[in-house]
Amino acid sequence: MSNEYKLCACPLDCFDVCSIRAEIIDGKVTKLTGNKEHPITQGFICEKGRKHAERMYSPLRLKKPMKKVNGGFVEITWDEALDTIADKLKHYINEYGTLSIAQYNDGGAAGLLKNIENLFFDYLGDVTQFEGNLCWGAGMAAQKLDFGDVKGHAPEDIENAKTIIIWGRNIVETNMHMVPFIKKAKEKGTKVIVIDPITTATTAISDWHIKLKPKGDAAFACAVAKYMIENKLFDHSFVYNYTKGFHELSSYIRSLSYKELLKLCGTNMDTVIGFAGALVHKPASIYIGYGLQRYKNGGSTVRSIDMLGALAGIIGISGGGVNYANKVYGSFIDWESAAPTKEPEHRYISKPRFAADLAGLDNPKVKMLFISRSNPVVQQPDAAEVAYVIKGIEFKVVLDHFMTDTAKLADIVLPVTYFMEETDIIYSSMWNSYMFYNEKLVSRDLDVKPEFEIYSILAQKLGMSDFPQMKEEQWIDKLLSKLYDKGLNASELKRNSFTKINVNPVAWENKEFSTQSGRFEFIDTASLNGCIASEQSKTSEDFRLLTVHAKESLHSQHFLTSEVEHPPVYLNSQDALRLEINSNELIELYNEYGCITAEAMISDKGQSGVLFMHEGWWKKNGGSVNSLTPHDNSDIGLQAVYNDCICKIRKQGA
Ligand SMILES: Nc1nc2c(c(=O)[nH]1)N[C@H]1C(S)=C(S)[C@@H](COP(=O)(O)OP(=O)(O)OC[C@H]3O[C@@H](n4cnc5c(=O)[nH]c(N)nc54)[C@H](O)[C@@H]3O)O[C@H]1N2
Ligand SMILES: Nc1nc2c(c(=O)[nH]1)N[C@H]1C(S)=C(S)[C@@H](COP(=O)(O)OP(=O)(O)OC[C@H]3O[C@@H](n4cnc5c(=O)[nH]c(N)nc54)[C@H](O)[C@@H]3O)O[C@H]1N2
Ligand code: SF4
Ligand SMILES: [Mo]
Repeated sequence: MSNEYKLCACPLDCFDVCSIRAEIIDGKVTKLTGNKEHPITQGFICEKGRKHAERMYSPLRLKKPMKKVNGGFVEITWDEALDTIADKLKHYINEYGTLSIAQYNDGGAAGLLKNIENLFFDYLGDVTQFEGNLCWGAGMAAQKLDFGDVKGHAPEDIENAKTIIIWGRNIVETNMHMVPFIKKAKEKGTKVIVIDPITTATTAISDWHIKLKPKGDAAFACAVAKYMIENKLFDHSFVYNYTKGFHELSSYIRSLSYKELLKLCGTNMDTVIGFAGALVHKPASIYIGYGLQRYKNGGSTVRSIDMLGALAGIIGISGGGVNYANKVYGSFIDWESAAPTKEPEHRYISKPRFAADLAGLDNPKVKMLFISRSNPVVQQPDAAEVAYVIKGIEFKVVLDHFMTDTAKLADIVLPVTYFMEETDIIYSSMWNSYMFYNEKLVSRDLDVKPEFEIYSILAQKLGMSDFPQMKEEQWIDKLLSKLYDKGLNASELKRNSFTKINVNPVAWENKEFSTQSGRFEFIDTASLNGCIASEQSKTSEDFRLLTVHAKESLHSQHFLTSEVEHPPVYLNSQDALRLEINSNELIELYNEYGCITAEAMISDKGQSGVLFMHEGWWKKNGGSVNSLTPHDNSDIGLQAVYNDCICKIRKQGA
């Protein structure tokens, strides 16, 4: 019996990106635990991390490529699968041109080499691609406007805050490795404020939960700003030395009425005064989540929070910051040295408007669609329409581990390797700056291939002689070469499994912002005004449906084996009483997009007129919550607006 331990990183699209210790007995992964030596992981991982071996060895894994025949799937060889795909590509390109080929992917698994997929399509020619974002787009665009770039503080720096403000982020469930840092801060006397329209596991660890109306954040931020400006509580020195746009902003903010603002956000003056006091008791550190920017006004909402950070002067100081995301490696990846850059003129469609815009494309229509690392039939807004549009495309190829609701619509499904069966680099955290080397840990029991190999073979079959043909290690060394030049130690990375490059733990410490003016740029008043007024008309019969991320699943991935027949939906007790709905009763949620049946959970976690449920449920679980969500873009950043979802409810069968 051989017994060894190896390190790897969790590739799920999670803030934390844990370092995992794998126990391997006789060539099989038997147990996964958190690496005690990793400063963020600190020896523990979540259930999703512990379940990676179970998923890798799941009997539900796709074992061989599959081809659709008479509505069902049959297993085929890789040769047949890739020959068919290459023939289809040639056929559609000859008949209709490269734009008839569309490529869709998302963050289902991180991996530097996974991006060779994008390179393949750049080499193929001008294809149809998706721009915009299901995840964090509005907030990214917002911080780029205000700061010129998106930077966050190092995780440890939160311990220097006097107040931690967690604004629309459920860290206990979505970013659990931040909790030990917060606990340490609390031991030193730091207070934690959480702003969220619902009661969550994170509000439970706060000292103060501010329960605003959904979408009321910008109105609240304006009320706080008004109080700070009128009472001269703002940081004059920061505002005068490092910002642009204060005069216009200040006269607009002064002109607003507290009464109107408080009505819009659903709170009172004591909360405004208390919050302003906490914010200026420096340093306060703000952590913004992604739920609050999944609205039509999402970008301006994030800008309104940035505005408070600048007024309070908590930018560029230890224990401060308006932290939204932290991506340090992207710009250092050296694609040019790995593969001479092509400059194709892809045709772009908005990702959040997939349902509305893909079918309408003409000259040429999309004839062939590749889908990878994503499950759009469940995760895209207006999911039923997305399924309908995908079905209408002549030839679909899906790359996945499992037969998802999306894979079921494919003509060919390609089974890919699990991360422990392949070598890759992981640097996907939106919060910390660690990079990992994931070495192949176990042999492949199934007839599966990593994406980079699939696309390399396809390139050969298509005669793309300029497409680089390299082994994993060659790709990795070329792609990381700029980082090696910057001091990233390749042998240390490969030996230790993780490393990080030195970035300043305090974002914007030198106050040299990357905007055109070189200053922090306040949101313009027209955008701010549009933002606070952006409420949909809603009758007393209408509910706002918030769809939030589940603790036990990374989006749809861990509902693979869930036997839930109807997803739970949380309904406020006053609403339940009024509509005579009982606990555990099945109710229908419906609007112009679709209808789903869910199990009513009566609770005061939410608020009157608001429903909430988890996203990620499959068809077998009663249907995707996205059967109800609108296909639309946010104000900036082409972000999906899932939480701008208005629906009605009725008893089942009523
Ligand atoms: N367990 C688990 N962890 C995950 C994920 C997962 O699916 N499962 N997904 C990962 C990914 S891809 C992402 S993007 C992140 C997301 O991480 P988070 O941003 O933490 O998660 P969300 O559930 O999107 O939304 C967070 C909170 O926003 C609140 N919210 C909704 N509307 C408003 C509003 O108008 N104002 C305010 N103030 N708050 C509002 C919701 O009530 C919710 O509690 O999590 C990552 N981590
Ligand atoms: N209503 C609502 N909808 C939402 C959200 C919300 O808050 N509310 N959140 C949105 C957010 S933040 C995000 S990020 C998106 C996520 O949207 P998706 O990325 O589409 O969601 P996942 O369910 O994670 O699907 C990933 C798929 O990739 C597969 N996969 C895993 N590893 C690999 C691999 O190595 N290679 C390949 N080829 N496939 C692999 C998985 O099996 C899974 O089927 O969902 C969005 N959808
Ligand atoms: S899902 Fe997140 S918390 Fe869980 S193991 Fe992976 S990186 Fe860690
Ligand atoms: Mo996301």
